[in-house]
Amino acid sequence: MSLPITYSAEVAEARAKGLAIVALESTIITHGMPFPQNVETARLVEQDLRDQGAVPATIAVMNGQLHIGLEPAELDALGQAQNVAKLSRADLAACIATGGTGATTVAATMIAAQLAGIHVFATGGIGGVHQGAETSFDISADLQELALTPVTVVCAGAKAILDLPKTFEVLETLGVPVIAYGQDTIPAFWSAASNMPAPLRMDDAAQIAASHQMRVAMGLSGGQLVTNPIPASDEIAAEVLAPIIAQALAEAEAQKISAKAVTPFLLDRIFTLTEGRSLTANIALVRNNARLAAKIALELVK
Ligand code: PSU
Ligand code: MN
Repeated sequence: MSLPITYSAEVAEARAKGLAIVALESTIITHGMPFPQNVETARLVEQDLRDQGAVPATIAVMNGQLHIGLEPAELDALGQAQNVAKLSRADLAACIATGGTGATTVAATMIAAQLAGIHVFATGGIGGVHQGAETSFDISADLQELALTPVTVVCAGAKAILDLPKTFEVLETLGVPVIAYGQDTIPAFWSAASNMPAPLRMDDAAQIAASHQMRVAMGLSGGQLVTNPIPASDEIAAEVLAPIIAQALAEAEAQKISAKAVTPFLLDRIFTLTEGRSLTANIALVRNNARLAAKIALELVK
């Protein structure tokens, strides 16, 4: 059986010319941000990549086709569609096989990037171990994927709604290199620093690219997680966010929100409770991650 894969015109040309390509996910568009800021952000991030000399490949499943790169009209349609499926590793093949439409999480985007020969992927924050995971067992499939699929993922850390120490413990157990870019602590998504020491620190894209290539040469499965701090001018202090996150978590528990709905529910509540500041910060950090991902992708094609 062949894989129904559709490349955007821009990505097809980049593949033919061997240009640097950076994958982008689509769950952040459909489940992570409200319309119209979701589509506006997706366009800005794509342009940030182009401005650095890389080519954007936003990934989604539309009508049973795995799209590597979306045409502008497709991006618009996805950004406004209602009830789009959220696709992780478990859902991807079934959605394609049955002609469905869905947005790819970090895990599913990594799988698609790997199929398309793309080595670098930029997102906002990965999923991880949820608070209360000791009873709910809610651990994002993103962590397992990082242990399996050889893509370098650039993020601003794991989303701060999560249990961050447990998230990074699991990544250590899974053998995933966690690299902090330009600082000694792991960034905490909306906040630049944390009290978690970074397992690895790198200060330039060439080092990150060389480590990616060394892992490939050694035949190691899995990718690298690059954690890139949000620019200082855009961050929200952890002390400001802590009570807001606590309130959102309490509401999620009271309303018995579970499984895939947890992360979108919490992001939406935090958006409302911060009067939109969380979204402004989220947009800034994704754009910052795209710029770094472009530099790494350019190093890899040198
Ligand atoms: N980063 C963001 N916003 C998001 C996400 C990432 O800034 O909405 C999405 C990613 O697609 C990630 C998903 O894979 O949230 C995690 O969902 P879960 O916790 O259900 O695995
Ligand atoms: Mn989950």
